Amino acid sequence: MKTALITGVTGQDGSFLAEFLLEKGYDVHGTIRRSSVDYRERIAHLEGRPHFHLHYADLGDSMSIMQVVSKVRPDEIYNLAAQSHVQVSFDSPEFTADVDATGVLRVLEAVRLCGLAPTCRIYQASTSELYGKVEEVPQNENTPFHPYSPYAVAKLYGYWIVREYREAYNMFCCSGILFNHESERRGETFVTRKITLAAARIAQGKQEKLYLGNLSSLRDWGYAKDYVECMWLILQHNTPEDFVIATGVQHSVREFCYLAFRHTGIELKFEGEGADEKGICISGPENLVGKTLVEVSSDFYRPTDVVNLWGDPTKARAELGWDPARTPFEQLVKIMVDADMAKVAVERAGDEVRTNLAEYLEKGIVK
Ligand code: NAP
Ligand code: F7E
Repeated sequence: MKTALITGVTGQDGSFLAEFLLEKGYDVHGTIRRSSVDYRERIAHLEGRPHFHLHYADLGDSMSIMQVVSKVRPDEIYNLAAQSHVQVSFDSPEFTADVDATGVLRVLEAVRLCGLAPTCRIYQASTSELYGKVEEVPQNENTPFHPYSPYAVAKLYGYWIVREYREAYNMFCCSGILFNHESERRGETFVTRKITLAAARIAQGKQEKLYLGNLSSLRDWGYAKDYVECMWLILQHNTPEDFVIATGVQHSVREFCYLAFRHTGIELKFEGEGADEKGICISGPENLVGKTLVEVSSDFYRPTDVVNLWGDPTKARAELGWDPARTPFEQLVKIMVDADMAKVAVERAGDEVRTNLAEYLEKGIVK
């Protein structure tokens, strides 16, 4: 039985990867952080399973990482833990650098100092944000990087330190350069989930309006469940290499929004430009027709925004046998909207935390 250690197991990807590896017969260990509210919603269904174990560790604390690596002595490490929100990285740049850059170094050094360098394979969660202010469309493994946020700059360090340890110490460590991947478990302040939740709430009369930032931003969105398989495939490859993981299809935030609302039965028409653009209901429930349901708020603009991400997954398809078209865009939107329609339907009217979050999101207090 192989042993895997997942940092960031409570996150979107960590939870899907844990399920995937348990299914493959792995003994799975995950790291969690202490918080005043125990928020392990995404992995609650796995807790108590015989081959699923949790350990406290923080990527900002090398001793905790050393401790967990020496105790678990994993065959594979999936380093998914990160401050993963690009906009938040402008507000907390130092924390982001500590976790997303130096944190990677801490994991690599822990493996080396525990004497596991010759045996332990390491996956690093790298990102299409490295391409940032893009210099080539679509982007592949050879496209130059131009990081365009504190998050991306930190992740660039992570990417290079992984390459350095591979070359300097002959370690099997690789980066998956993953383009945006979403799911019904996506954090609620990323644009896709923010849209699907708001569409569900508006359709069910629990929210008035959705405020967004740059509607013209382009992304290559895939389904997270498909992407975690690729993380595993990268570590099963004969040689340690970096791979771009993407669908090869690009859409705008506006298109995502249009489709999500349409799936709830609300047809939107977008009018105006830039900060004046609005999404108006042209068909759907009678009480909503003619109403402006989507507006632009400059609260969601970023000091520098990445606007043209489009991945070329040729290498992953050819060398890993991975199918980038398994979950098409329309299906992804449907999966997310269906899940949020069900979730919103059972939201208790007096659920203070949820209600506040919806309100804060709407007013732009939380991004
Ligand atoms: P996510 O849902 O935000 O999960 C991040 C995980 O990291 C959570 O488990 C979080 O724990 C943990 N974490 C944060 N700070 C930590 C710290 N200081 N020490 C230990 N753990 C910490 O992110 P995701 O979408 O699953 O993404 C997984 C990884 O892939 C991240 O590294 C992200 O940057 C990268 N990535 C994501 C995408 C994407 O589209 N999803 C694309 C490319 C790359 P808490 O639950 O306690 O907060
Ligand atoms: O933004 C625009 C925003 O926050 C996507 C992370 O997983 O993927 C993710 O980073 C686009 C941007 O994701 C809103 O300006 C418009 O252009 O959903 P997002 P992201 O920044 O692409 C990469 C690959 C990662 O590595 C990251 O970890 O949508 N946008 N209006 C908005 N974005 C947000 N969040 N909220 C808005 O209201």
